[in-house]
Amino acid sequence: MIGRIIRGVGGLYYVAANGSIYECSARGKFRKDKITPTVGDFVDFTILDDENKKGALDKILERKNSLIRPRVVNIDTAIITFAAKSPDINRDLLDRFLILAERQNIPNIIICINKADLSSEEEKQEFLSVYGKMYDVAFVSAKENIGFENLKDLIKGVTVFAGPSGVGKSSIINHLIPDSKRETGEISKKIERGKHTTRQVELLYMVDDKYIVDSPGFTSLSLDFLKPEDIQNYFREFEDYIGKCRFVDCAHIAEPDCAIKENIGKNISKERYERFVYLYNELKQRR
Ligand SMILES: Nc1nc2c(ncn2[C@@H]2O[C@H](COP(=O)(O)OP(=O)(O)OP(=O)(O)O)[C@@H](O)[C@H]2O)c(=O)[nH]1
Ligand SMILES: [Mg+2]
Ligand SMILES: [Zn+2]
Repeated sequence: MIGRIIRGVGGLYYVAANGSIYECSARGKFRKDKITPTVGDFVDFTILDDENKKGALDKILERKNSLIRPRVVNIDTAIITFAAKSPDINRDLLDRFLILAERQNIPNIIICINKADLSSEEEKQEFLSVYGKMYDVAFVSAKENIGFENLKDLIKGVTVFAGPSGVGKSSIINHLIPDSKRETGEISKKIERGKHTTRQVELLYMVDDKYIVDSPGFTSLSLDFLKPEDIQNYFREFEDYIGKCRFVDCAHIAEPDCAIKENIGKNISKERYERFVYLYNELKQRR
């Protein structure tokens, strides 16, 4: 049988197949092969007891991509979620999320700005002027139930909501899947890190082949494992110009006749370029 792991708890894996959910144990060989069955995995499994829906995992099928936080694989859509206000959009963090999603080869990357009830039309337009050319941007308000038809259209397959704590990821998911009853809450002022209301990683069934993954928010994202010269590949607006600079190994920092730099203020926004330089230098220093 082929199925998909939707949840893992204490060494047991819940596998959706043919409209049922089977509780599966992992056989010893997974430990030997150092493969950890992961939420999102397509698996080959054997039904041991059809009445009580119990089975055993035999094989993990090849993964097309994977994320570390939240730990989930075979993602079709990443919805990078921020709040228009409260907390304000941290664009440096937004770019880091986008870089990670690009690097993981997630086919469909969307930016969602929640709490649109707290922002003006001018602020939305300004945001779109920087990000709207590269990404689909969905403005929603979970509070006022605005923007959800558009957001639903953008969701394809297994869709992960990622973003800082308190931006409303769980609130949005409660609109998309009312049965899911995700816990939501204010960012606690007492606990500095925020409340991190959402912990468990699981695929929540939405409709058809669509599943949603909620994730705990976090406030910083280290990209130290990336090489400074690689990050240019994760800025979508650079794509048309890479390879057109005077020097083949142009870092787009201090070199003359750089096609990227020549397009700042045209097809490349100044602030995105500046964050690229900042990140490049940060990664360079770490090495
Ligand atoms: N004004 C306004 N507040 C909202 C909106 N959506 C959510 N909130 C509030 O924002 C707070 C945080 O919402 P959550 O859904 O728990 O945020 P989260 O992103 O899941 O947070 P973590 O699980 O900690 O990562 C709650 O108090 C919500 O009531 C919105 O559209 N407008
Ligand atoms: Mg949450
Ligand atoms: Zn260049």
